[in-house]
Amino acid sequence: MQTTFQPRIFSGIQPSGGLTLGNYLGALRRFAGFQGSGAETIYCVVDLHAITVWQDPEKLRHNTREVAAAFMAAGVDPAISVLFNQSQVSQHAELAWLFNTVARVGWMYRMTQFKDKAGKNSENSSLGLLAYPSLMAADILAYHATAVPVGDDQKQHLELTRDIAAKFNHDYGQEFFPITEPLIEGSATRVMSLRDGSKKMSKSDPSDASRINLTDDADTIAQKIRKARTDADPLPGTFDGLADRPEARNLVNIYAALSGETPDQILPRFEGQGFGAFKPALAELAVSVLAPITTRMSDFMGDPAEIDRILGKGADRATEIAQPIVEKTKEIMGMIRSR
Ligand code: AQP
Repeated sequence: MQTTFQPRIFSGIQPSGGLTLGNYLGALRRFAGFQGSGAETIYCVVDLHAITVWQDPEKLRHNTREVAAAFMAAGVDPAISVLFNQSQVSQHAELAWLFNTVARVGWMYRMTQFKDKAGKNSENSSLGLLAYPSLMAADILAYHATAVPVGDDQKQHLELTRDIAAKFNHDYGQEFFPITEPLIEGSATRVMSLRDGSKKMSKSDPSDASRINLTDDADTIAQKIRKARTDADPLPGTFDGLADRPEARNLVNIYAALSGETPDQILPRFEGQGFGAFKPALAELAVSVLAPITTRMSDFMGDPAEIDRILGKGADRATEIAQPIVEKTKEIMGMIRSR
């Protein structure tokens, strides 16, 4: 008999630096829309993931509050959604350990994020960086989440979550964990760096000019877009005409995601013109979309004690859901539960 799982959305963001336009378009801006969709919504600041690379403790605390502020500024309502930071719910780390015994080492070495972040010196990276996807599977499956809205860069980790769930279910002969669906949609599933169209925009890129931060002011946004790497050719009338122009394609995709149009609706307006015309239009649009969010974030950041209170309350609600699921996992695995 097929097990049916109640619809539940889970997603997380690392407090590993200031949030970028990539985080916003690929993930954050979609979160509020799931509230009231009939699915329970659970959103998490994943601080245990962030520490897989060194974080200054004071900055980690600040960034954790800032990501929470960004969730709320983007419309996540803590009275509706469960909003918390991962390390306050011990079930994430516990289930990750159990999954470390299910997942295979070879699966972890194949992850492109590990290869990118560990670089040439992988022997010297933290063990946590290698095991990251096992913790991510625990984040999702501790809630029996059925769907996860993420950017395209997380697709491989989501597939690994499905593999862990399927192997657990197979090894223990029961359909205990759902096979979670990735929700990767829209024209900005992978926003690329403003300096290099082959690299994704990332909060941990050493070059600040490579990204737009959610805390950048209007002048900084305009300046970064003006300096974004492009080419000298005029824009074509259709998106197909940008096949070999990754930087141009990226800017058009960003425009489309911000305006809610498709690239093919936008390009006829700029056909035959160069970036001298396109970039100021993009900057104006980016500022108009981001400025209200930046303002709301800074309002929330004005009361850090209130953010901490919200995260604590969210952690209590999260624990109520995760605890029985992790307890049952242990029981299925043969561990005595006598207290
Ligand atoms: N460039 C991007 N385009 C679209 N979506 C993106 N996301 C990240 N970068 C882009 C999505 O944002 C969510 C949160 O990501 P994360 O904080 O868990 O870590 P990440 O994917 O590793 O993002 P960063 O910004 O590159 O962080 P660092 O530099 O610390 O590794 C996810 O849904 C992600 O897909």
